[in-house]
Formats: sequence, C-alpha cells, structure tokens
Amino acid sequence: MFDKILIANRGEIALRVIRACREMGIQSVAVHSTADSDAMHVRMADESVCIGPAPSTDSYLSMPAIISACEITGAQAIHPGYGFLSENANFVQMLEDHGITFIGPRAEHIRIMGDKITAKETAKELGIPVVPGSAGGVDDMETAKAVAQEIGYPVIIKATAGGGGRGMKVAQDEKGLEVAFRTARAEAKAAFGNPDVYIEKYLQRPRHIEIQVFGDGRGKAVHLGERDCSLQRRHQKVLEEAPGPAITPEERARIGKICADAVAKIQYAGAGTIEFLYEDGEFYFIEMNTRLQVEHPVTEAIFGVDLVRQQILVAAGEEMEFTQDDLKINGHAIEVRINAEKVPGFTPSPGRISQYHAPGGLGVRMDSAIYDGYRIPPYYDSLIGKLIVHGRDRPEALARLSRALGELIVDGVDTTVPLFDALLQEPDILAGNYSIHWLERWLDKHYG
Ligand code: MV4
Repeated sequence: MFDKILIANRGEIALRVIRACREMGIQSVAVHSTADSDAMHVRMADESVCIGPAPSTDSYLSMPAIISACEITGAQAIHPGYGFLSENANFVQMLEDHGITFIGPRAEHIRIMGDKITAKETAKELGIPVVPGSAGGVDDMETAKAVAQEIGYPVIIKATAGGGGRGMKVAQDEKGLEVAFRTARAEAKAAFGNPDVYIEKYLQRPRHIEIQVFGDGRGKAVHLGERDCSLQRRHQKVLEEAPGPAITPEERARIGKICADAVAKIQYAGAGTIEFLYEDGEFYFIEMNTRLQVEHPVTEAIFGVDLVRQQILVAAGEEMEFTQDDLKINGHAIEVRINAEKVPGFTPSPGRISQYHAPGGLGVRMDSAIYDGYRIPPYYDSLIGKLIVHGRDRPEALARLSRALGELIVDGVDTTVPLFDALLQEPDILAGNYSIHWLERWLDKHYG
C-alpha cells in the first residue's frame, strides 16, 4: 500500500479523498493555487504544496507543477478527483514515465472513451446497446443525408471531440440537416480543433441513466447499479438519485451485467460510469466517464461501500473488497448540488460565507469544503457542497432531504438551496416522473 498520496484537486472532492486516505493510514498531500491558501483541503491534508497562481491552467492543470509536488513530498500516487486532470491520458502517461501511480484507469482506456466515436464503437463491440446512427464519423453532406434517411428523423449531430453536451445539433428534416450538419462541423472545428461529427437518432424524451462500474484492472469487474441524473440545466446536473425511479430490478440486473462484463473484458481499472439515454424500457449508450463522478455518494449510500477506498486499493494492486454477489441495494439516496449561484439565472455568486451550518442526523451526509468566514474564489467551479440523504425508500429520502435543507445555513452568498425547496413541492419530482427536459421546461415556466 502507498504511504503517501497527492490529491490533484480542491474543494469537497479533495476532502473526500483525504478522508479515505486517513482511514487507510495513508499520508495526504494537498496542492493548491495562491487563491486557495485558506482552503479547507489545505488545512485538512497532512502536507500542502502551492503549485501556482489562481487560474487553473497554471495550477490545478499544470502537470509539471503537480509532478514536482509529488517528487518534493515523496508521494507515490496521485488521486485526480473529478474534472481538472482526471481524464487526461497524457497526464497518466507522464506519471508513468515518472514512476508515479495514477489512481484511475490506464491511459489507453481514457483515450478510447475521450473520443466519442471510438467510445461508441468500443461499446458496441463489447455488447453494450448504442443509439442507432452512423458507423463512425460523417464528413460529407451526401452521407449525412443517407444516414438520416436510413435511421429516420429527427436526428442529432454530435462532435466526436465533444461530450457533456457540447457541439450538438438536432435536425427535424432534410432541410434542417443541411444547416445543422454544416454548423455542427464548423462549431466542432472552432471549439475542439476537430470538425469530425457523427449522427444518431434523436431520442425525444429520454432519461439520463448512468451505470457505476468498478474494475480491478485484471479482468474482474462489478456494477453498482444506476443513478438517474436527468435533472440537468445546460448539461449541469442539479439533482441525482439512486436507484433510478423508473428502473426495475430486472432492467438493472440486465444492463448492469452487460456493463460489468464489458469493463471486465477490457481489464478496466477503478471507477467508471457508463452513461445511457433510457426511453421506453431501452438503454442506449452515449458516453463513458473514466473517473469518479461528483454524484458517486448516492451509490455509496445505497450499497454501503467506499468507492475512493476501492480506487486506492486497486491502484495499489490489491483486491477490491466485494464481489457482485455482495452488492445489494439498501434503500434510496438523493444528492442535491449546492452551488454558489443565484437562481434562476444560475449566475455565479462568489464571496464570503458569513455563516455556515451543516445539516446532520440519520441518513444525512454533507460533503463540503466551506466554513464560517470562507471566501469562495471566483476562479473555479461554483459547487460548494453536496447534500446527500439516504432513506429506507424514496419517500423517506425525500422527507429527509426536505428536513436537511431546512437545517442548512449558508449565509453571505446566493445558493441553489431555494431551487431545491421549490422542486420538493412539485408532484412530478415527488413521483420521480421527469425526463432530461423536465428542469429546463420547469425553469422556463416558472421564471421564463
Ligand atoms: C442525445 C439526446 C437525444 N438523442 N443523443 C447531451 C449530453 C451528451 N452526453 C448527450 N446528450 C444528449 N444526447 C440522442 N441520440 C439528448 C441529449 C441531451 C441530454 C442528455 C443527457 C442529459 C441531459 C440532456 C439534455 C439535453 C440533451
């Protein structure tokens, strides 16, 4: 096992990893920008190293600075958290050259899944159901029209270098396709330096369902069910829950096994998430994320596992602590993202937190790196906390969420808390009856 791990991240996820390290008797090293000298992750780690100025390109994304911090402190491994360098294959390769262990999958798997066409081809070969569409990229209008004719309108055009919803265009008919295809390629080239696009059947009212997988890197893998992350605004998740309100145990077992078998076959190492659109009882692969996700705690809650601990064990060459048969769902969990943003515009609201009180009690977990008097810097993501509740069933989790939101105090900045208070009054939310378009429609109706 490692003696010392460096955490190449900040905020609540850095604390999450430091906590796992401490429970495992591993020393932790925080890295931080000059804007984060007073950040909680710096205080909570055993050691810290300043790696550069406020802009993340010069600090949290600076590979040489992070590798130097590792060498100075003698950290043997790096946990990347999410975002920043967590899905950067070049970083993983660079660490390998320096004899530092990356706590995550191999560079090869990150690379495959980073290119959306290769990801989809790989998924298909591995027996994962995919959205009907073009086989690979489409680079001329004739082929685009032929593919669209074949699968039927509406179609969606996606950038192969995109992901997370960037660079997508919907076409309702052939006329719309001409415009959509041209603009999609132009935008993809401008945004990603790569004009390649592919075409899929456009699903009109799906849910976003993602399967948590975990591999030991030597051909053993499990799934930990699904999360429903359909409540999003501009491709930013707002609330996530597990299990998915619309998914049956039979569907879970079937798609879960397909995903676990797939990642076992490629000898995938560590935590991964296979994202699907789910409509009319069918799952359609869209992307795979090769990192630990923001919303991993809802899965931890219902399975009673520590995913970060498993990541560290597997990276150190040890066994994960469970098999598929050990993994049984207990109850229901919901996470809401507390952002320093003003609703309904979701404009960032950095500043000083004059008072913070975290909710507690049975079935309540608050993952946050804020404290009384903390100044939220304007340079980074606006996520300041995640409130995760767990109950014996969905109604109990919802009641607990409402109760915990009532206890939470974050004064001095605007937050997304009022949004959740309002959502908990909505019959569709209480019934689990929502698709990927529900939230934006609701925001339009109430504030538009
Ligand atoms: C789609 C789709 C409908 N049909 N693909 C958006 C993010 C990216 N990961 C994939 N996305 C979509 N792909 C087909 N064939 C609709 C979306 C989509 C979406 C997906 C998940 C969660 C929220 C979304 C919001 C708008 C569009």
